[in-house]
Amino acid sequence: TVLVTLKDGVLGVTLNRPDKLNSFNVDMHLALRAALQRAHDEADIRAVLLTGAGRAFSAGQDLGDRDPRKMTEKPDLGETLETYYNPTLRLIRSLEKPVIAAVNGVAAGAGANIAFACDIVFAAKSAKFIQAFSKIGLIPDAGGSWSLTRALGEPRAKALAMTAEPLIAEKAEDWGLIWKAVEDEKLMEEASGLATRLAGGPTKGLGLTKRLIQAASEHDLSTHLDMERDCQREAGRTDDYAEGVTAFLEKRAPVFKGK
Ligand code: LHQ
Repeated sequence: TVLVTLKDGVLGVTLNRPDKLNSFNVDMHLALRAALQRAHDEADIRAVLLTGAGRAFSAGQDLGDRDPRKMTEKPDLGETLETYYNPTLRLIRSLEKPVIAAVNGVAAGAGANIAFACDIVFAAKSAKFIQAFSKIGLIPDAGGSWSLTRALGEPRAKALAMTAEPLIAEKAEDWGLIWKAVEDEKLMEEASGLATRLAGGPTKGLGLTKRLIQAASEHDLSTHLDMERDCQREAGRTDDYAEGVTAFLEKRAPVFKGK
């Protein structure tokens, strides 16, 4: 249900249930989580590239096995989130390495919001993002009510969530919700090009950068300046910092090792 490759320090993770538009069943949840855990555990992995097989990125929860007509009791969707979605969201956000999403086609429901949890999101121009939840009486989960609000502010977050209107990739870029909308045939080249470049980067420094930016909106300036001081202290002691400055002084390209 998930294809995993490792090349040039990039863990490629492809959601792979194309006939179901890569909607999430238990197997796909567990496989994605295992891949993300691997990215946490292995030092050789220095970036992650997440995409979908076929014409969709992901259509969110697989609704096929959620038929209320076949259930005797009301479901506990909080349990579903706690067991399956939230661990994945936490793994993406806590991984101190760049996570790049290449949204190759429609991203709906939790599928859209998993993409928005990634650090840098590319989308094919033909891709669209749909907060499908309100169509079935649910709230935006997989971090959506948080990430949409942070990226867009309440007015756009509320309208997207309440209307479930599709947001096309170029508008998502205009609104600052994603990094770039690119021509369909250039998507993988661009996204994997950046993933490879970042995997050859100063991983520790990039990881600390991610930590800082994610913490920023929770801090006042003074608290955050303290955090920058501590993170810069750590970054300044990496081999990559010494290499970066040496390479600059020697007028050559740096060779970063990720530590
Ligand atoms: C699907 C799905 C799908 C199963 C397409 N499931 N088969 C968390 C906690 C617990 C429970 C609930 O949910 C959540 C979080 C969520 O993610 S809730 C939101 C769930 N997702 C949706 O509501 C989206 C449902 N899908 C759609 O609205 C459309 O399929 C989109 C807009 C994604 C794509 O539309 P089309 O391009 O027109 O494709 P299609 O609708 O014809 O779908 C193609 C096939 O994929 C089709 O199967 P079939 O056998 O008829 O070819 C669909 O049934 C299947 N599929 N999404 N989520």
